[in-house]
Amino acid sequence: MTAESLTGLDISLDQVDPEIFQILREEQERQESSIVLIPSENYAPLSVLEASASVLANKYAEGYGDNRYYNGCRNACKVESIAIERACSLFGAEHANVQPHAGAQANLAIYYALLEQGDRVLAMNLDHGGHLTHGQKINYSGRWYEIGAYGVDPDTGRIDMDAVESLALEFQPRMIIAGASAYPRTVDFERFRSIADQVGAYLLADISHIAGLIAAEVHPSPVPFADVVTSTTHKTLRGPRGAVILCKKELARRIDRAVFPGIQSGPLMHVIAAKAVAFLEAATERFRTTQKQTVANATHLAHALIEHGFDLVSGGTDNHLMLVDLNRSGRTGAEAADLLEESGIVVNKNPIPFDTRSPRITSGIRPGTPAVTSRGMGAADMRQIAQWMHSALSPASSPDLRLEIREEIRTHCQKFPVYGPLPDSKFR
Ligand code: DSN
Repeated sequence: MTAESLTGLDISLDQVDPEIFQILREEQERQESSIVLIPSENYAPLSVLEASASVLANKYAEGYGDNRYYNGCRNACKVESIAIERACSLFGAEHANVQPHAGAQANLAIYYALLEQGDRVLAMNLDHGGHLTHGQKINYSGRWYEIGAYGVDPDTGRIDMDAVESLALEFQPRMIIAGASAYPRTVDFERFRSIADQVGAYLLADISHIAGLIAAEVHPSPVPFADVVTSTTHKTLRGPRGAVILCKKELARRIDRAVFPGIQSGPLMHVIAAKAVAFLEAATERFRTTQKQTVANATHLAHALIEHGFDLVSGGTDNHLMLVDLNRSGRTGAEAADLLEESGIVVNKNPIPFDTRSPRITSGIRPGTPAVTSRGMGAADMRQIAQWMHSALSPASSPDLRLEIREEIRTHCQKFPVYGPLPDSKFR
């Protein structure tokens, strides 16, 4: 410890807290040496990490624009207005709110802004790929609103838009939510709009998973069709942990008031600075190229897995993720995820549509390609990953075999460093 420091403010983490410092080092090593296939995870660029670890973390700035409840907000205001302008420009939106702390808060703000408790909401069934905040009984959304759920067709694994239309006509929802956490196919936002119009419902598009793809125009955008769009900023979009709301001008005031003072108080200004950086980065050609490659890699991985005998829900993917149905393999999702992690491949267990197992066990996994693509992997790597997955999950899989795969993966990952060598006391 630096003996001269009286306040402690100027001492770095490695000096003050070696225990946490060491855990962060180990986490960095885990991320560098593993094949990360969790489709909602990614590697934020160094520029984003720097902004989110900045002195703006020290500032309170409740309010919007020049109307803040605290003094000293000059720089916070500048950063927020740049973030808003960049979000609008990136997605072609009329208005953006960059204050939501997370996707769940962004969605809560929309319920709060547009609905009364007890109103009807039509959303995708969690068991078929929807999200907790889209009406699950154990979430506020399922508790405070009357939820109707649409799902996927049992034969095609795809959302049947005619069935959604019939459900909407019968259920007469006040809001329809289009968007999912585990749906490998293109979402038809235009058709959702036409259904919403038939029943006079708001259309909320939750693009948390596919925001990066939409920014790069490799998935159709909901912005021309939806009343409101919510998204996290850290998945395919590759920004900091957080969220953004996009909406039409006429809803701007209601949405802003719902976020603050409705459901949040102090905005995380350091995170908003990092969102601004991520929106700038997402407008670059290199980001667009990465997003195209993310989708191409998902297609390569899906084909290779099918060749190895895996069943994929809907037979493949249009986006960055796929749902692997493990029923034929005799393994559960939980078991498969553990065996893969032992081998150096990190996935999440995931329910498949019409799953008979509990969400803690499941019959599927949900591999995705954003993180491996961000670190530069391509088609040949996807074939290799499928081969490793096949071996690790095969009946012949053993602790020795998984250790062998683990070492091969460690070596392979060294060819794709995430952030490069680090100075001793820094984390990226
Ligand atoms: N946890 C996110 C995901 O993995 O899709 C959703 O909140």
